[in-house]
Amino acid sequence: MSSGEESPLDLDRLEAEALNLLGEASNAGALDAWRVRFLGRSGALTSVLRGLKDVSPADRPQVGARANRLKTTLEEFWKSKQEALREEELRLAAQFTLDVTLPGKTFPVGRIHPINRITREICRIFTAMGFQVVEGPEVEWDYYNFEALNIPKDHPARDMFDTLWITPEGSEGLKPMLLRTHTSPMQVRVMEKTSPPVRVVVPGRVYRYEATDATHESMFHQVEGLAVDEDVTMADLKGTLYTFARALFGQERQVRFRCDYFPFVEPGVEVAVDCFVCQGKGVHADGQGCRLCKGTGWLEVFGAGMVHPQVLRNVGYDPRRYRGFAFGGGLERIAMLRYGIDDIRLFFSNDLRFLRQF
Ligand code: YSA
Repeated sequence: MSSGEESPLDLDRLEAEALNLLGEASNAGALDAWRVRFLGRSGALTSVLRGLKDVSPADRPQVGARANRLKTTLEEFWKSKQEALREEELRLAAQFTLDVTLPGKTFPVGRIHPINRITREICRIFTAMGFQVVEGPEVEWDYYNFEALNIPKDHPARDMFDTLWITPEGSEGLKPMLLRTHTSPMQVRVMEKTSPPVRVVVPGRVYRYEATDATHESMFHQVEGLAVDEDVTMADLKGTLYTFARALFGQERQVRFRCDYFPFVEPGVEVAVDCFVCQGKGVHADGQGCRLCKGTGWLEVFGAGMVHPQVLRNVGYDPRRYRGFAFGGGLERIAMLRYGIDDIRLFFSNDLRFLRQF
C-alpha cells in the first residue's frame, strides 16, 4: 500500500479509539468536539476517505468499503449518544423544576435614617403652614454665626456655643471662619437675599466642641424657623409652634412658653411640650419618676422669640415696619422624644439593629 493508505488494522484502531472516547463524552461540548475530531471536514475519517485515491487499486474497494461502514457506524453511535445526553439533561432539569409553593427569597431593603425621617416629617408640617425649606453652608463666617445675630466679639453669649474654629481665633488679617454652631446664621443669609414677607425653615447639621453623653453630640442637627412680615406678633409664634407640636406629638399635647435669653431675640422664650409618657405628671402610676422628662412633666423642644430689632437692621430691614419671630431646636432631641430613644449616641453609631427599627 502507498503512503497515506489506511490498512484495515488502522481502521480497527481508529474505530476502537473513537468509540472509547465517545463513551467518555459526558456533555454536549465534549460530544461536539468528538464529532469534529472524527467526522468533521478535517476529521480522522474524512482524511481516510480522502486518502483512498492513494491506495493500490487492488485494495481500494476493500479499504473503501470498510471506511464507509466505519463512517456509518460512528454516525449512528454519535446520534444515539446525543439522544442519551439530551434525555439525561431533561431528567436533571425535571429535578429542579420551580416549586411555586416555596416562600420567596427576601432581599435586604434600605431604611430611611431616623434623622432624615424626622426632618422630612417636620418640613412637611411647616410647608403645610406656608413655610419654604432652605439649606445653608456648614462652614460659616463668624459674621453670620455671631456678629449679625447680635453676638459681637467678646460677648459672653459666645460661651453658650462651644465653637470649632476653622481659622484660629484672633488670627491676624483673616476673616474668622468656623463650623456653624446653630442654624440661626441662615436667618441672616435668607433676609439679606429676600424682601419680606419671609417664611422659611432650615434643617441642617451643626457642630459644637462638646463632650458626648446621652443627650449631647458634637455633630447634631437643628431646624430653624423664621417668619418676618408687617404684622407678625408673639401670638403668631405661639400659634405656629402649638400647631407644630400637636401635629408631631399628638393633638392632646400642651405647649409651655417660658422666658429665656438669646441675644438675637427680644423677648426670648424656651418652648416645651408636656411629656407624653407621664402625661405631664412627672411620675408614673407606680409612683416612679418619669425617666424621659426627668420628673419635670415637660420636654424642651425649641429656643425661640421675636427677632431682635438690631438683627433686622443688620440685614437692611426697617424694624419700625417689619417684625418677625424665629425658633430653633435640636432634631436629635425631637426624634428622641418622638420615637422614645434614650441615648443620642445611637443615631450615629451605625448599629444596624437600631437603624433597622425605622
Ligand atoms: C433661639 C432663638 C431663635 O430665635 C432661633 C433659634 C434659637 C436656638 C439657638 N440658635 C440655639 O442653638 N439654642 S441652643 O444652644 O439652646 O440649641 C438649641 C437646641 O439644640 C437645644 O434645645 C437642643 O435641643 C439642641 N442641642 C444643643 N446642643 C446640643 C443639642 N443637641 C445635641 N447635642 C448637643 N450638643
